[in-house]
Amino acid sequence: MDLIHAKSERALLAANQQLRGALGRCMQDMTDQLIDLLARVEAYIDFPDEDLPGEDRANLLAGVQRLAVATARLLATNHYGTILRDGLKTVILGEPNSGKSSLLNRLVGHERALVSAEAGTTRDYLEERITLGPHCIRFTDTAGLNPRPSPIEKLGMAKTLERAAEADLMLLVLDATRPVPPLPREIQARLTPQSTLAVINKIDLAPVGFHPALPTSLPIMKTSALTGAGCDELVTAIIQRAESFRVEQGEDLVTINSRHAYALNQASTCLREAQTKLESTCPSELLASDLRGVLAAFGEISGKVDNEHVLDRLFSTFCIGK
Ligand SMILES: Nc1nc2c(ncn2[C@@H]2O[C@H](COP(=O)(O)OP(=O)(O)O)[C@@H](O)[C@H]2O)c(=O)[nH]1
Ligand SMILES: [Mg+2]
Repeated sequence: MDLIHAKSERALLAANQQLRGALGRCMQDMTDQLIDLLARVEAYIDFPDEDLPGEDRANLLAGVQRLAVATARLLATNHYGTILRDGLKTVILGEPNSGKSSLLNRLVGHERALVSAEAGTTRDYLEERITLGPHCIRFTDTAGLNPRPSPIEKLGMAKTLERAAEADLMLLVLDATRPVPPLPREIQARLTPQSTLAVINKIDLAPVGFHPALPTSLPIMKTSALTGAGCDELVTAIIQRAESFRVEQGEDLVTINSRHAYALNQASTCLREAQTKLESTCPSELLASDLRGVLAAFGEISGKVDNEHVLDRLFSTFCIGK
């Protein structure tokens, strides 16, 4: 499915590696560690009369913690996976007439949005997907943030705020010929150097070396949607932002989808339970039940592990019944 839906070069690479088993290898390794833990716990339940070495709970706890970290790392790839599949959600916002729609048109290379010298032209938001470098970028052009909006502009602004709340990246477009406008408080809180690029537009009309005084320390890009100046640099910065969501998993580009994330979240819950039990003096039966829960969750991703497997490991780890 991911291969069919791949919208960019990078998404295609991830889908291919998935098929060749990058995720499979990762899960194999985690399942292997888990079976090891489970065999060590169940040996004491299944063979209480055998003369087994003393149960090493500290060692088990370390193993469970290692698995919890690996699970969390894999879960963290979900966001990048979404970005590869659906595109980087990039919201263009700013005051009316700052050149948001012109910038969108410039970035997508055709007249997608209506541009007008009249303020408040874009009242709804509109979306356009394009491929930039190895990534798919999903731009949303929004209604201007007007400090004194008309009733219809108010509706548009509410939608802008909704979109901003879900954005992976915000482009705050500022008009180089005007003072930096006051922004709604809900937006201000979201404008961090990690989430936002300040785009000073209409730089063709500003004096050379112009530098606006921004309320927060956002990274600054300077563009002219009219002449195209600075737009290549902006594109490069957007691609870098998309890349910054990537979570390293060794050599491979591992990403998961929402089905995987659901299973891994379940595994995560069971692992937390197991940790709590190992930190107290809880019977091994209950601990084994949590680990079985993890095994079932992992099985949702990489196929069910039958009990034979666990028993094999148990017998190869301990000298039992000889
Ligand atoms: N000189 C100059 N004018 C621009 C630039 N970008 C946009 N404009 C003009 O500014 C006006 C508002 O542009 P528009 O894209 O509709 O702004 P929006 O309201 O933020 O979407 C239009 O007349 C554009 O032609 C630019 O970089 N330089
Ligand atoms: Mg507009």
